[in-house]
This record gives sequence, C-alpha cells and structure tokens, in this order.
Amino acid sequence: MNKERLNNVLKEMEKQDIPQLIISDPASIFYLTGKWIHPGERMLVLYLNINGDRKLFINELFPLYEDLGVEKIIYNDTQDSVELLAKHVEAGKPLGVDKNWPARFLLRLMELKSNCKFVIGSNIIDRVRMRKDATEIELMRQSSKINDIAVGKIIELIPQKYTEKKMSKIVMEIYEELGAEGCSFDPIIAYGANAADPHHSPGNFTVKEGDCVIIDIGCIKDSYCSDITRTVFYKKVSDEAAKIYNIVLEANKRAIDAVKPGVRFCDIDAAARKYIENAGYGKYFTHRTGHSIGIEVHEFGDVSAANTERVQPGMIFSIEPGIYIPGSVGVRIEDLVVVTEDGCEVLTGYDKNLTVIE
Ligand SMILES: [Mn+2]
Repeated sequence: MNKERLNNVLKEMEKQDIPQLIISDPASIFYLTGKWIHPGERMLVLYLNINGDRKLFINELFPLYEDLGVEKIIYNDTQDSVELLAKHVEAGKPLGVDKNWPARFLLRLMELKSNCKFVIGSNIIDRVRMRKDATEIELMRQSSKINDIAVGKIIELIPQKYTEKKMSKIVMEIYEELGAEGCSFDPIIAYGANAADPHHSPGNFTVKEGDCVIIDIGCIKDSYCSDITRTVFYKKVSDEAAKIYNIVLEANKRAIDAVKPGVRFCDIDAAARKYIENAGYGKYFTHRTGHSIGIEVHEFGDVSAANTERVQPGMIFSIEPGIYIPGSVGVRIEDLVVVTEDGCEVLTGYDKNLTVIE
C-alpha cells in the first residue's frame, strides 16, 4: 500500500464522516496497492476502516503472491463472498460503497448489514485521486510525450489518404512501437464533415482536399493515460474554417491562461466558452471544456459550467474547446495541464498553430 495515498484517503474519510469504506474499482485499488486486479464478475473489495482495519477480499483464482501491505481474505467460487465481507464490516456505522459496485453484491450486503447506513463512498477516493503526487505527474509527462510523437506521426501520414479506420489502427501500432501499453480510448480520426461529430467513430472515409482532420488520441504508459486533439487541414483551408480554427485556438489559450490554484473549474470553462460565444459560435461548442485524467482517461472532476469547485496544485485535466458546424467542419484543440503552485504546466507539447498539410 502506498502510505501517503492511503493516509489521504483515511483523512478524507474522517472529513466526510464515513468511518468505513468499500473500494471495488480496480483503478482505485491499483492507485493504493500498485497492483492491477481485474476480477470479472467475482467480488474484489478493498475494505478500509479509520480504526486501522484494512482487508483485501479476493477470489483465489487471482493468485496474489506479493505482499501488498494489506491482509488478504481469500475465498473460492463455492463460498459466499459477501457473507465473508459482512463479517468484517462494522455494525451500526456508516459504510461508503463504490458507485459502480454491482447490485448483486450491494443488495445482499444491505440485507446482511441492515443496521449500517449505506452511502456512496467513491467521492472520497475520487477526490484524493484528483491531486496527483510527484510520481504520478512525472508518469503523466512521459505518457504525454509519447502521445506528442504519435500525433506527429499520424499527421505525417495524412497525404497517404488512408481511411479513418486504417489510421486508427495505425495509431495503435505506433503506440506499441513507442512502448506504450495501448490506447487510453478508441482513437478518433475524422475527416471533413465527420469532424462535426465530437465522438465520431472512424469509418471507411478518405480525406479530400479542403477537409479538416481531427485526430483525438491517447495512450496508456505505465498505467497513466494521455489525451491530445489536434485539427489540421488537408491541402487548403477555407476562410471560414481558418476563422473557426483561430477562435478555438484562442479559447484553448484563454482557458489555459486561467488555470491556477483557487480558480473554479467553471471559471476555466467560462474563459473558453465566453470567447467562443462572443465570436458568435456558442451554440456550436456542445460539450464541457475538459475532464480530469490520470489512471483513467476520464476521472472525477469536470471542467464544466456546473463544477464550482476550486482547482488545486497537482490536479491534471484537459482543456479541449471545440466548434462543430454540422455538415461541414469541426475543430477541437486539446491539451493536458497540471496545476502548479502559481499557474499550470502544459503537458502536451505538440504544435497547435493552424497547419495545412500538403
Ligand atoms: Mn479528452
């Protein structure tokens, strides 16, 4: 167990008056133990109690030889894992439960422990995970570096006129060559009008002269995710598309400039959104400005108008404003930033000036 991270979780449990917690999200268990366990349909629970009790409930089919610094309660397929867990849960005390814990476990535990108050506990660990420590920040830098190289290689391939689908396959090959574990999400490659759909699935389309090309890709390196979006143009760019590009670019820069400790997430969103609105394209910016990122590509903590929380040093999130004109063009420019003591460090290094590929 990572002592510092564990202590931060225990502190947050005290703060939120949740003395015991069921952590079942494999990403959170990895965060605390350094070990990925993918339990499938079996029950995997890291149980924490502020009285010092901590146990890992794990099916014997996942052999775990190393000492993770937590007592293991090993069960097999013929045993009732929830009943085993129930024996260790403190009666009469509030119990935090992961937001994604399957109902087949939760409902049974609620029956067995009817005098406990069950509450969503994810907030505790999600909040702690928002503030990355120095090790994590360095891993995020490395993951972003690989992503910078990958996006450059993909942009160079545009004149080959591969289909969107083929390009997204090549993204995966590039990550493999560069030593990443894989993609942090399915690559988005979108040509021309397809780019007006922010989550376009790559298809059998090829690039045409005058098309915008959105490349939104991310890798996983040493369990940490990167995420970048660049939009370039093939052969030529219309005046309208160039204008839209530069509006999105300025919105991206204004949001980045707004990032410093104490600023609210909604203020960062507003820095980008107001600029796009004032330019007359507000209704074409159809999503939040960004999302937190780390072990998972989308983590708790949106950069959106609805999030009034204040940012703190160590938080890492994306800044990715966009303008999408149905049927013609889409532009999105995405960078990752880490909040520092007095501003932010941009993890994404790839050039973002208007580029026309020959
Ligand atoms: Mn993103």
